[in-house]
Amino acid sequence: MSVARLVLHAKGVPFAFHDTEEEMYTTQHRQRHPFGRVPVLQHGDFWLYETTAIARYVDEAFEGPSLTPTDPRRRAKMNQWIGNLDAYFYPYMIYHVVHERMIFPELGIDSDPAVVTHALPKCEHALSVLEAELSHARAFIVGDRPTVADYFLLPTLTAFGFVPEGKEMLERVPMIRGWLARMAALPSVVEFRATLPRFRPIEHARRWSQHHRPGVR
Ligand SMILES: N[C@@H](CCC(=O)N[C@@H](CS)C(=O)NCC(=O)O)C(=O)O
Repeated sequence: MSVARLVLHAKGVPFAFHDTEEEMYTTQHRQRHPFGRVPVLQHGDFWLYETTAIARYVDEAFEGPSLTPTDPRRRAKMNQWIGNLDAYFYPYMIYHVVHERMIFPELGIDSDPAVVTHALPKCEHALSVLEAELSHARAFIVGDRPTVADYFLLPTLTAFGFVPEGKEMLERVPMIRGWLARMAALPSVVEFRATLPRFRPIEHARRWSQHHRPGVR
């Protein structure tokens, strides 16, 4: 959800944000997103879900700085990092650690320590791979300018830093910390963060524990 908005800010595309918190399990929302998730983009009569599809569409369909390298190898690396986030970062850092350690406890739901314990080495490995990638003397993940990949990684790593285990791991990866600081200083990121309301517990997450809580795999 944050990725889509970050990309819209980075492209300088004006947009209206519709919060679906109260609508997640309604028929209306299922029509927008058959899997009942966010984000969903509406552009005129065109509706699109899945963050990768939305980010690439926004980058291609609107004026503004390109967030995709023209060089095929850099573009491939950008796509590799988007895939890395979806497969190796987001599920473990967010679904397994942040949900269990922060989102559920805020709602009075006990966390499952086995899920967290199983996920932490996977988070550590994912961070070590990113740390090595950022050691190639470049400011951003695939070069000296941010691409869609940087906007993909930012919200997950930011949220991971909200829980003690994530904060502690991030203290041990100086390249990633430097990258997080450069990302935080980008005008589009400053602009996006200024639009965020104060954090409140995610009420509809009560249903996640029945619908899609991770088991240990
Ligand atoms: N592969 C999907 C993942 C979507 C997803 O899991 N979104 C989360 C928020 S970032 C969500 O909808 N959570 C609310 C819920 O599960 O009810 C994408 O990239 O759009």
